[in-house]
Amino acid sequence: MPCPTSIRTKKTKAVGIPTIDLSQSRAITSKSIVEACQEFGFFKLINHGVPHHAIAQLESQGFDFFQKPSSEKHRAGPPNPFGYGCKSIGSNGDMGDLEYLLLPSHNPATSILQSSISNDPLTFSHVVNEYVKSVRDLGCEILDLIGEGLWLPNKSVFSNLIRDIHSDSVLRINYYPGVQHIENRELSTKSHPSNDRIGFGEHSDPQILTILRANDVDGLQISLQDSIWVPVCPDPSAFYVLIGDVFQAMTNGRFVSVRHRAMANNSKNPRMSIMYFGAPSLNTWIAPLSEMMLPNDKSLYKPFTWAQYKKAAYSLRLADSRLDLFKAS
Ligand code: GA4
Repeated sequence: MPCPTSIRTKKTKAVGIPTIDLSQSRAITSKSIVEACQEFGFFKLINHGVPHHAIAQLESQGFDFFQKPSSEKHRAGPPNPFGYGCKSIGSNGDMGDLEYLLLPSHNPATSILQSSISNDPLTFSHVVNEYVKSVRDLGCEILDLIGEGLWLPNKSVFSNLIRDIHSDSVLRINYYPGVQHIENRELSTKSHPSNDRIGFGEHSDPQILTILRANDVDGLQISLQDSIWVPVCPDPSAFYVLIGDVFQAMTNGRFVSVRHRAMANNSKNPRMSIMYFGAPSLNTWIAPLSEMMLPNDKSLYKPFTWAQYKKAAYSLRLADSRLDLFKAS
């Protein structure tokens, strides 16, 4: 499916996927980010300031890893909580047409994991650290802008959660092999490759926000409130920001966690996406902020800790609506 130049909102007006230019004034940017989080839970970020070399080096480390023989890659797995995964997602039977690495974002990669991923563990660790630092700073900047756009007395209330040394943020590298590999595999089972295979199934991210960057191969789709799937044009020079479930709860439903999926790769080039999932520490209590409620508003969600939410997420299937478990009665 080609990428649309415009999409329709629930008010049926045609608009593009919101694009936020971080080189514009803070007042304009903060207002547009808040609008995008409310309407879509998703936006594209340009002029983000993350150094090109930080992205290119991690991408190159990723390609080096995924090109290794399967037996070597499996030495870094299974991915619970961190390591290499192939096709199997979570532990409840979800499958996708991808391989991936899950890495911790604070103190990235313990020495055993580092050395099972790369022949040069020190360089690998340095590259991951540099990327995570740049993208975490970008995440904090976005969260501060949101704090300003919402006129919160403490504009750092969200960014403090991911800046916390005990933040449970995660880095993920997803690799969707090129169609060459798929054809070989499918020929052996006498079936034909089609355009509607799923690479990573429909879901919302459980955390606060996700910062995604992918190479020039398409696959990402977002779901609008009326369940229409919209392909997102790949732009390797940009980042994409996705609102997660925790942010929806903290804003008492004012922001929406965006449902998204990745189609299996139909290009002959591999697709690689890198996601930073910004999360609070495990013992942080999540509840709607009082500033998000008008005098007669009711809290839509019961308070929960991030550890409780994570446990619930891992007990369910990928496509399940986890926030429903924490709805206030
Ligand atoms: C989705 C967002 C992140 O990729 C992730 C995923 C995690 C996993 O792949 O292990 C989960 C998925 C994600 C949501 C529900 C549970 C947990 C797989 C799954 C079925 C690392 C995360 O934090 O939640």
